[in-house]
Amino acid sequence: MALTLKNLIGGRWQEAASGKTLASINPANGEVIGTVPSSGKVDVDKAVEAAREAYKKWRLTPAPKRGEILFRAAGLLLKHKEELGRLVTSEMGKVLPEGLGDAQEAIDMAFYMAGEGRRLSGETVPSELPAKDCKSVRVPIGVFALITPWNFPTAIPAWKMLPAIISGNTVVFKPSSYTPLSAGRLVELINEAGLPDGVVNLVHGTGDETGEYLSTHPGIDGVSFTGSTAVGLKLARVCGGLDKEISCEMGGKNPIIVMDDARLDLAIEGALWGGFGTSGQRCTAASRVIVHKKVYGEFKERFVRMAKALKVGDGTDPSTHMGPVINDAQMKKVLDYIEVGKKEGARLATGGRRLTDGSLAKGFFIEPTIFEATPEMRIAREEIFGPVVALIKAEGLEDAINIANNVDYGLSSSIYTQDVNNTAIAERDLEAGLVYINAPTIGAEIQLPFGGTKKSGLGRKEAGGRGGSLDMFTKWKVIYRDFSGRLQKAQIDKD
Ligand code: UN1
Repeated sequence: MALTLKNLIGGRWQEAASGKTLASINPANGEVIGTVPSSGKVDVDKAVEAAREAYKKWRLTPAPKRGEILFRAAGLLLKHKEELGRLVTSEMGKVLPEGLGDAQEAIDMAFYMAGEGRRLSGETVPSELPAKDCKSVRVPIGVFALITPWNFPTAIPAWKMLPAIISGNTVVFKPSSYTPLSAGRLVELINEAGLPDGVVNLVHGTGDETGEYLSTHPGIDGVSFTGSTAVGLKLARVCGGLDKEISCEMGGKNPIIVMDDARLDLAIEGALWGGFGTSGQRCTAASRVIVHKKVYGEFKERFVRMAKALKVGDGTDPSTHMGPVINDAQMKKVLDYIEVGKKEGARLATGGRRLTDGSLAKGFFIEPTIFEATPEMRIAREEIFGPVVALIKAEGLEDAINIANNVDYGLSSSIYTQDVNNTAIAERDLEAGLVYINAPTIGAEIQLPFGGTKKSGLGRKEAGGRGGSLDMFTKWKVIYRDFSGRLQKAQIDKD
């Protein structure tokens, strides 16, 4: 049954003022699974106004009280995990265990941020003057625009929304127009937990129309964006010029390095999961596997054999290993890159085609594809965001790390080795926000900061922990209180 979801503005579920709608399509079979409003300027204006109004009270609501609401939201999300996970799978295409994992990441974030309501701690330090105290506190920033992608339809919105609101901000959330239903259900459940009207506002629409207008809106204090590097960099430039806080999580070209002493069974399993999990549509996907020349031949042969054995199909079928890509445009982009790879002389070791057997013809399925490539090729440098892995031979550790680093991106990275010294060198020298040891490049946990270097990330990081998203959604305020009853002069009074 098709779902019809609405915008949430100031606590009221409503259509777009224009009455226009957008359809959400199941990428496994091309069927329309629901519709949402296609919002225009009027809807965004109303949502920003509602968020500004709600901010006045929400920033003053004690953070532990905000936390109690989030705790209830976490419980509701948990209760509806199966439903959310299935919706993610039918709307985004990832296999069901991954759809459930997506929902779980949102649940984890909700419990974690509920607890933050009782922390949000600052510092107290001694003053250099008598009868004076000094402290720093975290304060909210105001109204945030949250712009999220389609590859993690509930997890990434939760990474942004929950830390934003626990800190006392209010938000206007614009999810990807390819996965609006999952995001819409997420908001329904979080809102049901008892959020005051206007704390979370949801406006559906396209990036070009709704997203761009929202993120440059004068009533918006900050923008948190996850998506392509091209859009992120453009947005950062525009928002910088408008004096808005901005944080962008963008693309990746994440390497797995396999050393000659690695456990090959583990490395191959990791490369399969990192490269073809979520059909390669993660910004953390292992799209490059850089293998030591001594084990390259054996690795390639076994990796290719196992990739050929992956079953591609509808993500709701329990026997499926890899689902479709998100839509026709993305499928064409991936197939174009496969042609680019062939033209620039990369050797196609397996895959390379769209799958159209039987019911697959209705969806957007591409074979798991492995190229033998060299580091300067475009397929080894540019983000493809699909099930395409570039296999690259390295002379040794130093060469592998140079190859790994010699791209514009720096989100995730990994090394498989049994040598503790190799792990230390990789930890030190890999230019990436995340380094995995004997594990693939995907699977970050929410209690640590998430984000990259170079063209993978700009501004503050996402998710939890020191340096995580609380730094994105709060500013430090410093308070000096003088109770001496006289004028004291810092740096000048010496007795
Ligand atoms: C993304 O690819 O956009 O670490 C996010 C991971 C997931 C999040 C990925 N927890 O792969």
